[in-house]
Amino acid sequence: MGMTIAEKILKAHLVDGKMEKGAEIGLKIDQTLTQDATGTMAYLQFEAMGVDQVKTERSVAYIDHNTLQSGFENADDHKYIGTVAKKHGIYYSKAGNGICHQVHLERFGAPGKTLIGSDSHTPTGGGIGMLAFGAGGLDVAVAMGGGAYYIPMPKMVRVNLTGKLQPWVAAKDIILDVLRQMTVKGGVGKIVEYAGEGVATLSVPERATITNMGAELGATTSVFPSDEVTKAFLEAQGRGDVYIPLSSDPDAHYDEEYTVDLNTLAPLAAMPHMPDNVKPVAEIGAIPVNQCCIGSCTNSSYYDMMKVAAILKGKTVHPDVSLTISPGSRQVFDMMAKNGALSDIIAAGARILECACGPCIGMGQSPESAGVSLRTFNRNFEGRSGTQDAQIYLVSPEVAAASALTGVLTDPRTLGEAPVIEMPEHFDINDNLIVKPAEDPASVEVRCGPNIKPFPLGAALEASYSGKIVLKTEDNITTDHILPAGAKLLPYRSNIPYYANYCFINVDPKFPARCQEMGGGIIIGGANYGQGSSREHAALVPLYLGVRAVLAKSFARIHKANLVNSGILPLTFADPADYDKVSLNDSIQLPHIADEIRAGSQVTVTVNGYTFKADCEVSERQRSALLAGGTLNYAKQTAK
Ligand code: MIC
Ligand code: SF4
Repeated sequence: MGMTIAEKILKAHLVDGKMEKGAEIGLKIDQTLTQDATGTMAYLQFEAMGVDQVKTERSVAYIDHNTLQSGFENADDHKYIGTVAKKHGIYYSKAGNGICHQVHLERFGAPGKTLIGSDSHTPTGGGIGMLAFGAGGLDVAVAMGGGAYYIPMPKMVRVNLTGKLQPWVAAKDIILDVLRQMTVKGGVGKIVEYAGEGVATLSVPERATITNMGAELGATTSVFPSDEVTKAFLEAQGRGDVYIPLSSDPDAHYDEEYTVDLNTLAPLAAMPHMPDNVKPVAEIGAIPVNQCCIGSCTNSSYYDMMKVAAILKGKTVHPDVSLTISPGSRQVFDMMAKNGALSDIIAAGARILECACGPCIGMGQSPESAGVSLRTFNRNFEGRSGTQDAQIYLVSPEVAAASALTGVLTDPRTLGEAPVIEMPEHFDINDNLIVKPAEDPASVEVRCGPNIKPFPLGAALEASYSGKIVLKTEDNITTDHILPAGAKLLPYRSNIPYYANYCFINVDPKFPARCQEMGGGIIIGGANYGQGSSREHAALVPLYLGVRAVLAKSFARIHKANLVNSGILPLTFADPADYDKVSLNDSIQLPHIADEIRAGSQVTVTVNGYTFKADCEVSERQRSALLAGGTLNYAKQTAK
């Protein structure tokens, strides 16, 4: 039988296991990336492994999240990451060079290669036919050390793109339509491949917008074929040599299929507070808008910025709207400056931010109370913007720019003729913000500032466990709920004891104190627990607070892996109806936990005298890690 694109790349990188759906497979990883909000932990873990030089073909450390530097904390993290990178063979992309995913696509990504990144939007690389996964920092550390990256063998989904995008309709509308069809849980355990006649009509940045936001489907990753469009993009980046063609075989098998008809697609918006809460802009109507933010790793390419400049040229931003622009990379920024597009945007009254994540992760630009903000970003989870009651809508750059001019949510098709943007034949290439690893690594001294505290380590699993239920949550809890980010807290990503005071702060402010008082306990979760970001802090902080297990209806993929890595049991209700029988503060026992995990059998749970079963759906390797109290402990055991 023929193979899908993903199956071909998986097969070429398989180092462990069999490619049978659901079974765990180990993959050789060609490239890694980290960003600064997850990077410090990843490199501390890498250092703990005692590997001298990275074993990947290319590893890159980006500084793009914490660029506010409102205290010494961020700057110290950057110094640490810069020095550790230099010492261990890692390229270092300095603050100011751009958002990791955009820069990686431009300067390092290559079709057919595998990439893992300590950021959930790493699948952006699927826009040039890479198989790129978001992962926890520890998984990235292991891959840098030459270890395999493990995932359950995913199911294959094909999204057929028929027709051609009509004027004013964008790649963002394609992925919003896929989210509408599949939902934020629909992609869990699946790889999404794009196919059909519409593919050839989409540029690389448009494809990357779509694969980027595949993260919001919960998908393992998303991928486009590598074709003439990919080749032209790589050549324009001066990297034509890495091009290889890639497509699925005509008789490849897909487990699910969806269709998006580009001819009839209309501008869409994801309404508050979930990326799958999607409706046509025309149907939502002309709601007044306070803020429009254009940027983030989803929509900050040269192509996007040129569209925005053309829409704004010669016009003025509405007096009630604050419009911010953050180009995705220094390359984009510089090219806009040289060709005059930046001047058109400035003249229209936009506020120009640095090329970094910025408002997407709440680093400034929090909307006013109950404010309406249209963002070209990928997540509109409640509170993520830094304003708890803000109403965030996710839209295309066209919708954001059009609405910034009118002051109300606007279907750009009402504006007349749409701008037509050509992809450049040559991008401006200047890698002077990328620092190469040292030629003499021994001479590099790693600098570790006072905000960088050691990470917690789990303890071997006890024979039986007895404790309390310390929290009970609803469905779709995001890692932003578990551990908020934003300007006030991101500086403490390297300081778990301090960060712990903010765990679940917007869900139940008493949670950290309760854990401290009870010496930890067990969290009860709903469906899709831990969706969103790859931040392993959402596992490390609960570990620090003494959380032993999360018993949920289901988990998001990366968070589940992070729980196992830190030695927290990811349990699921065998009968979801039992979720309703347990409450906050109930006593909970796992009387035979170690034996059951060792045997791979169901787990016995007793809550207030009522006994039921839970599953622990993990691989044999993960079972051993859980017994040892986490992946690092397990690695140490096996190294002996
Ligand atoms: C995000 O978009 O939530 C982040 C910030 O990029 C995270 C990583 C993090 O929490 O540091 C992600 O998507 O993985
Ligand atoms: Fe940065 Fe936002 Fe992209 Fe996360 S989603 S990497 S915060 S731009």
